[in-house]
Amino acid sequence: YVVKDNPSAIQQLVLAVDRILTSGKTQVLVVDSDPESLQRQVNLIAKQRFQIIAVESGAAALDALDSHGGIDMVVCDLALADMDGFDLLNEIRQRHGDDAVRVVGLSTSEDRMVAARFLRAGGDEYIQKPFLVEEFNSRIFHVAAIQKRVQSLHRIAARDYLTDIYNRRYFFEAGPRLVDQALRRGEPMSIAILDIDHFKRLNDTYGHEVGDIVLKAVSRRLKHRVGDRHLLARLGGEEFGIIFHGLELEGALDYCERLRLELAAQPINADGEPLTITVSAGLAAISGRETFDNYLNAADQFLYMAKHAGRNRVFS
Ligand code: GH3
Ligand code: MG
Ligand code: MG
Ligand code: MG
Repeated sequence: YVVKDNPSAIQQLVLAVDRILTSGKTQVLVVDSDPESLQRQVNLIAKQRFQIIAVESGAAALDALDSHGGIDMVVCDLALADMDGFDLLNEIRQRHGDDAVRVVGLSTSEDRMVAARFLRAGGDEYIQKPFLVEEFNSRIFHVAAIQKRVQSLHRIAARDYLTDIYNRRYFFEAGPRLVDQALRRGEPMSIAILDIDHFKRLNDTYGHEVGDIVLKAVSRRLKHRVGDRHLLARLGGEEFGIIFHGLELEGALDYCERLRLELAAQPINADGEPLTITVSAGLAAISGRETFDNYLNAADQFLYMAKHAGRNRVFS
């Protein structure tokens, strides 16, 4: 980009670069009730160019974990003013699971069993105070590297290899949680299953490779329209699931109708051959009485009816 002599463009560029630089950065929550000791750890970790949030109590640490998405690691002294470090560790694991965040414990305790107990309780690393700066740095760096790898494996495990949208495993893992959450918050939610019409025929006519190109193109288009607001997954073959956040049946029906019309209106260019494809969809809205599986079954029944009624339509 040429941004010379254009202050607003320069500013936008600076913001964009900043976003890119911080998005990949490890975020560390440092917890210590002794302000001096807290500052010392913050200074050391800051040298590794990590992003830091510093708090002086266990309660503040739990709040920070709830309100800031994306904290990768907690570095906490085990003797906090308001909470035992082991209790904090338990609470973190209960609220956020085992994989979301790594926890490093620090302690001045002379009891040599503390390290063993902390690691057995689910801690990831233990550092005895006082520590050698080199040792502290290496252990923190090591834990951060492990967490990056955990996150990248999670990402791979949640994606469909062909289309790079979410896969069936992720859809079924996240679905029940999202339905529970929406019901608890009293927010509407709808679930759709979309299926490409006569896809077998397309494969038989043009070959499997063209079929794959079509699957990728349809996924890309759906993803482009659905964005990050709703959850889109490939459930298998030529079948897609969408969880619509904040949409009641009517809104979701509109949405699906638009998706259906847009897909049918733009032929897919597969090897120079323009292919018009249509989809059928079944849609169900959550109402508070059923489980995720039941809503999905309902959507599947509606899909079946849409197919039987002649395809290229949405039933709900
Ligand atoms: P309907 O309109 O009733 O949905 O008919 P259909 O032909 O789309 O449905 P059917 O379930 O009979 O066939 C789906 C086909 O999708 C069969 C299978 O070979 C093909 N398929 C499944 N996964 C893939 C894939 O990853 N790539 C390609 N190219 N084809 C796939
Ligand atoms: Mg089928
Ligand atoms: Mg089909
Ligand atoms: Mg199918």
